[in-house]
Amino acid sequence: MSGISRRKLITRGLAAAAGACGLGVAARLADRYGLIPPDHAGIYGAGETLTYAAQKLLMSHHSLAREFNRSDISKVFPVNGEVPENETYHRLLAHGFADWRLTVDGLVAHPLALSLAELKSFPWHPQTLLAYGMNGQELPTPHGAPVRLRVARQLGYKSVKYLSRITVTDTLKNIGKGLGSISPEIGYSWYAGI
Ligand SMILES: Nc1nc2c(c(=O)[nH]1)N[C@H]1C(S)=C(S)[C@@H](COP(=O)(O)O)O[C@H]1N2
Ligand SMILES: [Mo]
Repeated sequence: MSGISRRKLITRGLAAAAGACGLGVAARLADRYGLIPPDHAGIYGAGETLTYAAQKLLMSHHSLAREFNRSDISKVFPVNGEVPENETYHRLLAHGFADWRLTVDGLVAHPLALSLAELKSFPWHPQTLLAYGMNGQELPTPHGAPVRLRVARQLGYKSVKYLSRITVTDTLKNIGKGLGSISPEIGYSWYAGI
């Protein structure tokens, strides 16, 4: 069977199963075709599996978000969320983030602590950004200075601001309770594909 007709079949199958028999069947179908998100056991429900599988199937030919001309981009970008109140953040801000470091640890061969200058020397995936600028300026404080994630194909809450640490992990078992961003702690799902 060709890739395309198989994809159509799977998509229809998923939709039919979700509609007729409930999400549990869709999740089992997705599992059979290797569309289950990693580490789903006990963490992801059938709904999240369906979102993940549907996005993988529908977007496999254009996995990047649509890009616009600079002139189409609004200069006004609303802020959502609060600037951190803690002393450590305000001390870093007062020194222009000269003392800020981005710790990279967990399942990496060489754990690192990068300065802003070091971080700026790296290239970036085109749409999964560690963003330190916005509209040609430094990233404004309310938008997550000095560095935030910006992930176009995931909902806003995945674009974590005020980054200080990236820990590579193969399990979400210990995420929450202060480890990771606030969103898993308040019940937002791991996968938020758009
Ligand atoms: N540290 C931190 N990052 C965060 C948030 C937050 O409250 N704290 N809010 C998230 C949510 S829900 C959204 S929609 C976006 C909003 O980004 P913006 O204020 O730049 O529009 O940041 C995300 N990153
Ligand atoms: Mo949000």
